[in-house]
Amino acid sequence: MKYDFLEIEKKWQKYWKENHSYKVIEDKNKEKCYILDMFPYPSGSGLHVGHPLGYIATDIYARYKTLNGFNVLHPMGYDSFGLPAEQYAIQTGTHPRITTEKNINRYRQQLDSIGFSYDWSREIATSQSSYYKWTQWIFKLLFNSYYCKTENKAKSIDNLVSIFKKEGNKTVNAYTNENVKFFNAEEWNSMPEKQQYESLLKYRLAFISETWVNWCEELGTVLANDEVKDGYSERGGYPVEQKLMKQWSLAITAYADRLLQDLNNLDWPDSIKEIQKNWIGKSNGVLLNFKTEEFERYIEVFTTRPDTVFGVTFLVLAPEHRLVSDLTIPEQKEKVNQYIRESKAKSERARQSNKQVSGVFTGSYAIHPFTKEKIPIWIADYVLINYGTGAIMAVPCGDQRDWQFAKSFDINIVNIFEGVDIKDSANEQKDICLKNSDFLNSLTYNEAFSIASKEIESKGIGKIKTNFRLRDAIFSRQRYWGEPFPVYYESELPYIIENEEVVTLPEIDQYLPTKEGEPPLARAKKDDWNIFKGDRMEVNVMPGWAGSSWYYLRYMDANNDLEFCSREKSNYWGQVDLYIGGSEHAVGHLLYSRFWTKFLYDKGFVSFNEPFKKLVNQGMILGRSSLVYRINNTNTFVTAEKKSEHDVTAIHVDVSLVTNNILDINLFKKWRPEFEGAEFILNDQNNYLCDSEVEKMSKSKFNVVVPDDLIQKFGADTFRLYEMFLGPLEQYKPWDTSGINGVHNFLKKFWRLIHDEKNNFLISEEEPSKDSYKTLHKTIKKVKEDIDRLSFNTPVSALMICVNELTDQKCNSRKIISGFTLLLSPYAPHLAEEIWSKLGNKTSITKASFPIFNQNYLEESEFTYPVSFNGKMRFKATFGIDKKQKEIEKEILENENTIKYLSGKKPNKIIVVHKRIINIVF
Ligand code: ANZ
Repeated sequence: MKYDFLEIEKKWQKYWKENHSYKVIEDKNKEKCYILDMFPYPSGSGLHVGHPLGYIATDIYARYKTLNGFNVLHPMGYDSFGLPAEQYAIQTGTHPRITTEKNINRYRQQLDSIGFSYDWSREIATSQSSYYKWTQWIFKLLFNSYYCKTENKAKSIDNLVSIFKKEGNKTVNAYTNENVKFFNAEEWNSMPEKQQYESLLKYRLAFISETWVNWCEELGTVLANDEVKDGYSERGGYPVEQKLMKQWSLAITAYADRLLQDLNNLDWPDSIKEIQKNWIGKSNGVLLNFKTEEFERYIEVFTTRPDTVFGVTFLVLAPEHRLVSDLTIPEQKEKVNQYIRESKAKSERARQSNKQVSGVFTGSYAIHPFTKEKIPIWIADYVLINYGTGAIMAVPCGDQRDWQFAKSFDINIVNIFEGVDIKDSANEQKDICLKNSDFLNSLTYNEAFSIASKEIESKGIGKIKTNFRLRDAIFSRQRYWGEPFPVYYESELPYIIENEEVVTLPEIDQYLPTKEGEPPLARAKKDDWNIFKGDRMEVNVMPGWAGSSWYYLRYMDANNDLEFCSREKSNYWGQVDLYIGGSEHAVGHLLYSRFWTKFLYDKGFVSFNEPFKKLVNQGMILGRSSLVYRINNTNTFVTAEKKSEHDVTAIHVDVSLVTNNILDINLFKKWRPEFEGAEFILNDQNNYLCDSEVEKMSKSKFNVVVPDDLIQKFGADTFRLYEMFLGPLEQYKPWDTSGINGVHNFLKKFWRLIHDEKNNFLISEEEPSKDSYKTLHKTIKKVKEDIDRLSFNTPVSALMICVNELTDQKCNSRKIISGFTLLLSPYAPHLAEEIWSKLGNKTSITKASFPIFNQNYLEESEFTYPVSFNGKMRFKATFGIDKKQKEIEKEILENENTIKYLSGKKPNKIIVVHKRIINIVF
C-alpha cells in the first residue's frame, strides 16, 4: 500500500501543463476574482521555504474561488531588473540578462514543483523589452501631463499650452516642481520656443531638477528614502550621504492628498495604512517670511504653529540652505563650513533622532515681523533641507528641540504660555492661553492659529500652506540593469522619443561607471543604441519600482503589443481583490503603484483609482541559525556549554552541518578551507554542541532551507499543507520541520482509507451513514468559513480530523470521499486530482464545484430523553431523531427500566415531546 506522491505529482503537473488547466479568459458570464502575489526578484539562490508561504495561501484561495464558480486571475511573473544581477556582472562580466534568465528558469522550475495554479500564458518579466516598452510609455505619459489642482487630476500638457496661448499662466492652478515666473498670453506667444519648452518643464509630472539625494558611493547610485535604513543602503548596508544632483523625479506629491484620503476606502492592515499616512505626513501651517537685517533677503520658514509667532527667539536654517553662505559672516565661516561637512555624512533619520543638539551661529540676524526685534540666525542639522522650506522659526517654549537648542547655546527664551513654568519646553500646548503675544493674548491654539494666519496673509508676509512630508519620487538610478529612459538631450534640454518603439538597453563593455563618474550607460556609443537622437541619450536608468508600479495591469493583457493593457481587459478584471506580500513594501511599492494607478485613472486608461482592494501581509518564516564559537585568535572551536570559559566569537555555520544542535565536525572541516585544520573542545558526551538562534532566513546566516529537498522527500502536497499548518498567515514563525511527518501521515492515512493492502482503489457505493455525512458537512462548513476569512492553517486540522473520523467510521463511500477530495484539493491538488480521476471523473477536479454545505446533516442523529414517571425523572433513554412517536412509545414501554418503575401499574398516558422529554403518567 503506497502513496507514491512523486509519481502522482509528476503526472498531474504534466497534465495541467498539457491541458492548459489554469489558463483563464475573460468570461462575462462569470464573476471575476483577481488574486495576486507580490512578484519575486529572481535571485541567484532560488526560493527558500519562506518565499512560497504567501504563494501557497493565494493558490489555495484561487483554487477555492474557482471551485466556487469565480473566474479567477492568478498570475505570476518576475521583478527582474535589480542590483544583484548587476553586481554579479561587475564581478564576472556575465551579462545581467543571462544571470536573470538563468535565475528565472530556476524559479520557474521550483514554482512548478509546488503545483501552483498560475496562468503561465500571462507570465511577465519587467526586464523584457516587450514589458518595459510600456513602462517607458507610462513615463512618457507622465512627461506629457501636468496636474490641475482645481480639477484635482492629471491632464495633458497640450491643454496647458492652449491656456498659456490664451491667457498666460496666472490663472493656472497647477502643480509645479519649482517656482514659475508669471507671464501673460502675449508674453507666452512671443517667447522663443526653447524658453516656452523650459517653462513647461516645470509643470510636467516627470521632470528633471537639482535635488538633494541619498547618494551611496559604494553602490554608485542614488537611493530612494525607502531604500535607506538608518543611514545605510537597504541592499548591501553601505553608508549613504546627501548629495546635490540633477535627477529625474516624478510628482507624487501632486497626489499626496488623494493618496491620504483614499486610504480610508482600502481593506488593508491598519498598520500599513498608518505607515503610509505618516509617510505622506500632511500638516497645515503657514509660510512666513523673516527679513534679514543686513540685506534685502527673506528667509521663508514653514510652521504649523503660527500661533506661537511671539515666542520666536531665533531662526534655524538647514546646513544645505542656499542662503547659508551669504548669511555667514567672515568670522564664522570656518566653523560653519566645518559643521556643513560633518552634517553631510549624516542620514536624514540620524539627523532627526539627534539626541545631542548641535549647530553654529551664522553671525547674522533677522527681524521679527511683529515685534521688530533682532533674532539670531543659526544653522543646525535637526532642520532638514528637504522638508518645508529648509528653515524654521524656533520657539523654545513650544518645541522640545528648539528648547534644548536655546538651552545649550544660551539663547533667549520668551514664555508665551499662561501659567506654564518654562523649566522645560511646553510641547503641544494647545489648550493653554497665550501671553506676551500682543493681539493673540488670552487666545488658545485654534483661535490663535486662524487669527495669526490671517494677519500674516493680510500683512503680505506669508501665506497659508498645507505641507506634506512626502517628497517627489526620485526616478533616476546611475545603474545599468534597469529601464532606459525614452529621452534624449538637445542643447542640454531633455526631449521625449515620441515614436512607438521601445528604447532598448544597449550592450556595453563593462558594467561600471565611466572614468568621469558617469553611469555605465554612458559607455554605449551612438551605434549601440537602437534609437539615438539629439546630442546624447539619457544615461540614467529607471529605479526598481518603475516596473513593479503597474505590473498587476499587464497580467490582465500580457501579450498585447498595441497597448499596455486594453481598457476592455482592465474593465473586466478591475482591481486586485486580494494582494498578498511582505510588509517591507509599505511605503515603496505600495505607494508608488497607488500613485501610478491614480495617474492612469486620471488619464482615462483604467476605471479604478486604487490598485489593491484588499491587502494581507504574510508573516516571515524565520530561520533557525546554528552558531559555533571560535576562541579568539585561534582556530579552535569550543562547544557551547564551555564558551563562557573563553574569549570567543560566534560564527554562523550552515544548518545542514548540524543535527539536533550537534555539529558534524567532519563536514564542518570540509565546509570551508579555513576550517580544515580546526581543533575542537568537546563536551562530556564528546560532542560539539552549537547554539541556535531564530532570525531572518538569509544566505548570509547559513540558515536557509530550500523547498526542493522537502518536496523530494515528502511531496509538494505535504509541503503545501505543512507551510499552512505552521500557523496564521500573518504571523512570524520559525521554520521547524519536526511536524512535517504528521502532515505527511495524514495524507497517507487518507490514501489508506480508500486503498486495500495491495494498493487497489476501494470505494463503496453504499449510502453513507449519518455520522459520515455529519463528519463531511461539519468539515465543509469549517473549511469554507475559514478560507473565506483567510485563515489557512485551521482548515488543515479540520481536514485531519475528518480523515480520522472517517477512518473510525470505516467510511469509503463514494459520496463522502468525493466531497472530501474536493475539500482537500486547494491544499493538496495533486493527490486530489489522482483520487478524483480514480473516482471515475473524466475532467479535472479544478473544473468541479465546491461541495455545498447542508445544515441538516449536522443535526444530531439521536437524542437522549430524560424519562419521567409522574413528573419525576428516573432514567435516560436514547432514540433516533427520526423515530416516529408511536415507535418511541412502544419501545419505552418495553424498556426494562420502565417495567421496573411501573412495577405492574398500567400507565394512563405517555407524553413524548420531540427532542425534549418523555413523561409517563400512571
Ligand atoms: C514653530 C513651532 C512652534 C513649530 C512650536 C512647532 C512647535 P510637521 O507637523 O511635521 O509638519 N519644521 C519645519 N520645517 C522643518 C524642517 N525642514 N526640519 C525640521 N523641522 C522643521 O512639523 C512642522 C514643524 O516642524 C514646524 O512648526 C517647524 O517648527 C518644524 F511650538 O514652527 B514649528
